[in-house]
Amino acid sequence: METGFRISPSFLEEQNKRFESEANREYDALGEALETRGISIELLVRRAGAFEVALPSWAVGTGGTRFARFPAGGEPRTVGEKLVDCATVHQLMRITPRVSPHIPWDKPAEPQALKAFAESLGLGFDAINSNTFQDQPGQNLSYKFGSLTHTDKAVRRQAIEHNLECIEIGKKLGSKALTVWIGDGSNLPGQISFRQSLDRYLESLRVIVNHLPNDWRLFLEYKPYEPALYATVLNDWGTAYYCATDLGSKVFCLVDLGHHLPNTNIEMVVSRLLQFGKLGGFHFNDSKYGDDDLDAGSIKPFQLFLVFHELVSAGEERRGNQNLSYMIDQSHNVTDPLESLMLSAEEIQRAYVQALLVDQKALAAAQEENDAIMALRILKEAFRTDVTPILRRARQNAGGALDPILTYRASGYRAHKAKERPARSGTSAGIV
Ligand SMILES: [Mn+2]
Repeated sequence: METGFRISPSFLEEQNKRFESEANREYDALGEALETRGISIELLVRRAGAFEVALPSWAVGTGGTRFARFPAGGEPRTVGEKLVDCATVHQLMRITPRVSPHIPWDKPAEPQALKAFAESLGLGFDAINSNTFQDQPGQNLSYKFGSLTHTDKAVRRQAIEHNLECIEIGKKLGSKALTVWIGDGSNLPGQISFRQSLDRYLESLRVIVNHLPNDWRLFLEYKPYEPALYATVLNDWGTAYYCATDLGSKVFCLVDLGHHLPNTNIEMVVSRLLQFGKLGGFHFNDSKYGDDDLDAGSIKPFQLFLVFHELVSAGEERRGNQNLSYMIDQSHNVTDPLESLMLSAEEIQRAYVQALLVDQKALAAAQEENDAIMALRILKEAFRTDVTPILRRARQNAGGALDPILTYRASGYRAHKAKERPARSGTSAGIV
């Protein structure tokens, strides 16, 4: 597989020189300020550098609304080209070493060859995603009225087989998890039996779980609604928690930040699932109204910080399963998708580092004293700290870009790809 244009290490180094003196000055100033708070900046740089979040293969192409798609030039046309784009994000960011593939969109002709190609780019594979929420060309039976929960056993069997195929592909790619999200539900009251559809869901999942390799995990992704739906089968975290518990020790809940009703206290959902040992991972994105799949941290950065505060504080207490899979799940409609992914990865890493700044002892004391103002002040002090110099230094230490977006723009990557990858008519890359 060809990579086409790549940003050269010497170009990256040259670009970093443009930003170096200002970055150093700001790093030193923050280091001093943190020292007076008793915090070591070097330790934070190390922890920021150890942070990782997976890229979704489907987000390197332009997404669309229900009505239209306006593709940028140079969109990847094959799974190999998607990997090259992901490798470019990782080259500049240094915190996105894995790609989460979607089957059948990314179904490789030769999985071993694709794995080797990914490795040559410095990438591995994260959780594999199955797709039974749309019909594929040549498919025998339709998912119009559901997949894993369909009333017809033959349709359920087909959806189960697809998930088993995903596991087989994932084994060859080096994945260690399967994420299952279904679009199953009903458009009108009375259309489905709530009880029987959930029973069928569990029955289907049980077959899939029985085929999971021992070192694999399965993530259940819940979602309360879709446009035009009256009810979804796996509608909320409580139902997902019940199912994950019923299905055994390999099954966990996946929190997609966009999959909640407006004003849901998501950080509290995260805390509960973590406390119960059933939090498996995240799909990061942001939203204003519904499942908007906007760039992480673009609308509610404080919420993102509070989510990480729950994870960090639980880690300090050594509570729950902390082997969490972090993934981005977004749709980029008007931006260059690679720029959105870089900025989003940085915002997620930022929220994590800000959460590390929370004075846990002082917070615990404020909680003991029922001092609400002091507790909020402690959180706000961490949230307000501009940790950009820490993120820059972590990237620099790992050979990444001090300013990923400006470096990417200066490289002319998109223009090179537009020449290399003339658009094919009828391509639907990126629509999810
Ligand atoms: Mn998702």
